[in-house]
Amino acid sequence: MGWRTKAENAKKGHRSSLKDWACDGFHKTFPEYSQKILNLENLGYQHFTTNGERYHPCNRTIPARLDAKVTSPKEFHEKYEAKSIPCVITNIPQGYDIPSPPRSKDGQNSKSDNDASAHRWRALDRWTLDNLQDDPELRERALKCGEDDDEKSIRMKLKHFMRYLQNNIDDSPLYIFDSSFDEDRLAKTLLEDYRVPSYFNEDLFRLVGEKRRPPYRWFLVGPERSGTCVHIDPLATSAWNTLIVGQKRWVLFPPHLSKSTVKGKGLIKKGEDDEAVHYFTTILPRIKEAAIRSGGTGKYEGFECYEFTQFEGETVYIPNGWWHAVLNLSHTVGVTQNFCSQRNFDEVWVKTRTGRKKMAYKWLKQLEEQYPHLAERAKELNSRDDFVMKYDPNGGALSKKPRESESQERTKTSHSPKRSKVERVVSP
Ligand SMILES: O=C(O)CCC(=O)C(=O)O
Ligand SMILES: [Fe+2]
Repeated sequence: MGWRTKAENAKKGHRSSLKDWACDGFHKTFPEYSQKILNLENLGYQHFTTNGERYHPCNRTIPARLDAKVTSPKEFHEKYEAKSIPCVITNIPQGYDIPSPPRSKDGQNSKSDNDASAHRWRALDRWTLDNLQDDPELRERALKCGEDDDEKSIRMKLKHFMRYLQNNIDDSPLYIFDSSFDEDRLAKTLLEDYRVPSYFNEDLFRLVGEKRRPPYRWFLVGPERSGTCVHIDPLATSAWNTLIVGQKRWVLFPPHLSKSTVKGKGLIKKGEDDEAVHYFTTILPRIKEAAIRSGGTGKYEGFECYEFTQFEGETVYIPNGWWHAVLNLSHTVGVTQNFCSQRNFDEVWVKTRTGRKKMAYKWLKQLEEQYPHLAERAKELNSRDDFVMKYDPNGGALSKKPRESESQERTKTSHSPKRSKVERVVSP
């Protein structure tokens, strides 16, 4: 079976009722759209509010733009993470985020290219489009590119997916979102290709063990026009997302806006789709128009959104609670991880104690041993909210299967390009 048949089968499983994946003709119009975005000044930063001014070149406060060459982890934690400010950080895969011993009084700026090259990610060489197609080990690996209606993974071998990526004309193509790094030796080699940036070293879910913790790291291969619909990351985790190949367009909305506002509820017409490509080209402009018409009242109160382009070698930091959507302007390859650190611990704890009851219990036990001040904090939050942890570790009634709302927090469901419920009726 060739790549076409493999791709057709994957598409049928992923979105069985969609008969024509190319009916909006985006493969024809998209090059002009993406070129326009790539030609924008100011690295494509656009800040939109309802205060009259439609667009103004942002002074780059959001997302903040940082260079790993001159930003220490401490500075990042205090000035940005602790204040929940989204960031674009340059020079991480190039190896500049590892603090080196200061050689001169001015300390942080003394890092030489030699130090950095020791920490440079192998991904910069191994994750090129050509290499992914040809790499004798990786090309044979089956990676997740969709989900069927029972949330079962749909996989394609990388060698087939890369042919699909180069040749498909789908409006919103399949997108590799693979988190099975630990399954076998081949998958593990991907883990050796990158390193968690020093800014994100703290990973408190690690305490519950690899098997029990929720999925948290994904290898991403996105054909042009694929993307991720607007969402907040699960369990109030924050995320970092490093791009090795291509360009991604992002939109961010602050946490105080409602789901209905950022999804454009009421603004999507019957029969229209809401994949990332539709969201960016059609729905987002309507949301901004509606926000203007409202004069910033009702559900658009305090409305603002931030659009920007992520380029090769850049890392985006998304603080917990921020809405975001992503569109791959070109073929892209990258990696993303979600995490809980001391800075977002409160929010993550509150979500986890209800969303993952059993795990929360084990987590608390580990925190008591290894981070007693956080265990204390968790208990304080519980008493503040009159929250009683009912999980019975000895297998009582409460340890049975999670409820629907609980199991939904297990994966990033909104995330891989799970197709919208609006299915088209194809005229004969
Ligand atoms: O790179 C992307 O498509 C965005 C991924 C994302 O938002 C996520 O993994 O939660
Ligand atoms: Fe996300």
